[in-house]
Amino acid sequence: MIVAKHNTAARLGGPICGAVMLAALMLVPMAQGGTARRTVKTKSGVEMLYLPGGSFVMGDAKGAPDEKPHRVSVDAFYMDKYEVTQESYRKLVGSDYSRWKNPKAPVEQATWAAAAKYCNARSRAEGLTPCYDTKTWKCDFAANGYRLPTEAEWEYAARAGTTSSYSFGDNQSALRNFAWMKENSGGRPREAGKKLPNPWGLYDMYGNVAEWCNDFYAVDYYQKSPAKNPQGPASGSRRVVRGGSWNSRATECRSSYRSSENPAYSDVCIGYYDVYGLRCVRRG
Ligand SMILES: [Ca+2]
Repeated sequence: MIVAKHNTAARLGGPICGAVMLAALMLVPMAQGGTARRTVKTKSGVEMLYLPGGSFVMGDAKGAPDEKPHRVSVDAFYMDKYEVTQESYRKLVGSDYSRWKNPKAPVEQATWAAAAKYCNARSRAEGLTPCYDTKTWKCDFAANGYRLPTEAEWEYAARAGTTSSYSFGDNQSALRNFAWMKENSGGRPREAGKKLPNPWGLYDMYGNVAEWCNDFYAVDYYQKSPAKNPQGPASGSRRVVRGGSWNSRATECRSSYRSSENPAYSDVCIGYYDVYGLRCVRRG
């Protein structure tokens, strides 16, 4: 079960030094995105945020053709405050294939299936019903366990109430305060939670590891997406990946930027996956 713990704005301080914090606050119009959300700690020790449901414009008219703006709403859900770390993955699954070993860094070289397996393992560890059928890879959205976010949930969380390219505004040069990307990562992923969080308190939504979503990818999905709790196309050959990674350019880290990858349902195929990781959600 999830145990409630009240969050405060002090969480924004985290590991960031005062000067950086002050500079960031000057750049971030906090009122635009609202306030940090309530933190909960799960039985397996993972911090999540409770995100009340809401409606938002998904996509960006200035973005790529597959980012056509459209209004959607999502129900309340819990989302991991940080990317899943190697320590957490190893504890629950037993081993991980991360290339850049560091218990506090996000798990990477995670295929979509490896990400789904972690969700199931965490559900079982907490006495919840797993969401994934590992024969068909179908997700049971009614189950009370962990799963990958839908693409809509991911963007809703990344935007944190904002309508700009990034949750701190449109100024690309400020992204270095919030994200590990090609420009500042030194060519590898970094420990989770070392940059500034978004207005709701989520860390590393931009950069570090790119995050698997539950949805199959379709370039034209936004033109036929339902307005309420969209779950992506019924089938496809690629799964959605969001947020950009330590190897991405700033524009690929935008809130609405869509990327996709072969999910590799077998663990054999781990080729260039050292940019892919995950964070979990659970129904609210
Ligand atoms: Ca990320």
